[in-house]
Amino acid sequence: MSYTLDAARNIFPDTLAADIVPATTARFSQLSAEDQLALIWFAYLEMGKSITVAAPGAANMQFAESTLAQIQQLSFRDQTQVMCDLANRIDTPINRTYATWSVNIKLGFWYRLGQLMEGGLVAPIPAGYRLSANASAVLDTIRSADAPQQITILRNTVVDMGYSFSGMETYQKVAEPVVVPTAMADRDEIVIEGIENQTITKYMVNLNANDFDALIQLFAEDGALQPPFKRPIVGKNAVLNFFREECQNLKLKPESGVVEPSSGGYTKIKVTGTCQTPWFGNDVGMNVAWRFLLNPDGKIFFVAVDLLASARELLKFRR
Ligand code: ECH
Repeated sequence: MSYTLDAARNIFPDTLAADIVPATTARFSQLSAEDQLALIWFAYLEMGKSITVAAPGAANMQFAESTLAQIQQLSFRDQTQVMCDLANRIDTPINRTYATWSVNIKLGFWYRLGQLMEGGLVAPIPAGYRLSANASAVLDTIRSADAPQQITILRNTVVDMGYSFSGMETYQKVAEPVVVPTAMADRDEIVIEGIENQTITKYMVNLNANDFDALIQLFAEDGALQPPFKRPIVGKNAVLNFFREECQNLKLKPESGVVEPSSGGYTKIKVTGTCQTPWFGNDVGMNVAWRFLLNPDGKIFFVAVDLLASARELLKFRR
């Protein structure tokens, strides 16, 4: 039997993902633009007490610089309007520009706006702003979440802003230049308890080394990758583009795993461990599971990355 993508998505069905993330993101999107911005502001201030966001590198920000300069020229009233427009996702020139940016540029743009707001150069959230009852409830849910879940919710809110290009429109995506892969001699060795499969260890080593050309060779032509809470990205080209755009400087720390032979010569492999984003480094280790399905040639037909509901999930298959 050969696997369909749908069947592949259901391997290791007892993996418990942090459903609080999509549920809270959906509730957030129902709020008014003013409430959304104020809520993120409050959440961001609170999170800033325990975790530090890394300033985006200068190279990443060059694409957002002219938009940031343009915003600084505006009156406070118009600046607030620009931010509300972003949250409302309406069709404006700035929203169209925003939509062309990679996730990292979007995050860097808001990071800088936050600094400018703190410095009094961009309109702050009005002092004494009172969140609606619904927004307060969403903020409470975010407070109750752990740090990996909080930063994922925050990231989702930023990614969802701006204009949504329809499938019919053509536009040029803007991403940071791809970094040079880490030299072979400087790559960290990866040892995963219970796993000797070379495809899996190479996946981790190559991703940590930003060696996306080597990484993509581990995938089947029709291979797919499913990021947390997203639909699968299908086909080698699309997956390679995703790696280049969104996966630079990640730090994967797989710990242990299990291998289960499956029908038709396929192999199911589940690995759990942690993953760090360059935005928070050591401060936030996200508990993740990788659910791999290798085809009979040992190539990756499917891999899902799940943000786990809790650290307990890491231990699920340890004897
Ligand atoms: C202010 C108020 C007004 C409105 C806004 C504001 C600013 C907000 C700011 C937010 C910044 C948020 C940030 C969030 C970063 C989150 C990063 C995450 C990364 C997760 C990565 C994972 C990787 C998993 C993967 C693995 C693979 O094997 C394959 C690839 C991949 C306050 C001004 C908006 C500034 C910086 C959650 C899990 C392991 C799938 C990628």
